[in-house]
Amino acid sequence: MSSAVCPGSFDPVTNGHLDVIGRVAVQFDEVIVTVMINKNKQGMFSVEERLEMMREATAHLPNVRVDSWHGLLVDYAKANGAGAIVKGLRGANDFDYELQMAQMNHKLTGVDTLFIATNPVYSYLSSSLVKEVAAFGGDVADMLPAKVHQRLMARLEERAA
Ligand code: COD
Repeated sequence: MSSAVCPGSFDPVTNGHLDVIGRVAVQFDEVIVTVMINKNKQGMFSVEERLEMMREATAHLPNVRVDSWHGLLVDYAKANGAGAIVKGLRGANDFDYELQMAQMNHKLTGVDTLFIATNPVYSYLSSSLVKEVAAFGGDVADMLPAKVHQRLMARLEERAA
């Protein structure tokens, strides 16, 4: 059975992430979407919230499961029998950053990283930009699943109160 890991912060999941995950799910028997925990980085959403949002957003994809991990991604991939890590690439900046990680990950354990080109419809999308635009009152409703958008607006309201 072919299995791939799609890792990320997913703080929160965007339509760009979902486009990548959906396309990876067509190529592999099993896709593990892994919310990576970075204890040095305070997110807008807790890991539990990110997992819940990701599970809701991928519920229509039967071969996708959602998990979290703290530590080296390659250790997670090995422990879960995943043959590849799959990342989305939006442009040259992503590539420069991802290439180095891919090479390091391969050196550490032999696990390869495969890249999937962003859908041009979503190439401008990142979680951080969506949060910034929403915080300044911009409309991001069509950039996120509806429930994630609702949670983002609620979180911003809580913070403003
Ligand atoms: N279109 C296509 N792809 C997209 C889009 C989009 N609109 N938006 C994001 N993506 C891709 C990103 O390029 C990335 O591949 C993935 O989706 C997740 O994105 P984010 O922003 O949620 O996640 P990042 O970039 O913060 O995640 C970085 C990781 C957590 C994956 C990375 O730091 C990591 O692997 N950390 C684990 C610790 C480790 O093993 N470190 C050693 C590395 S050598």
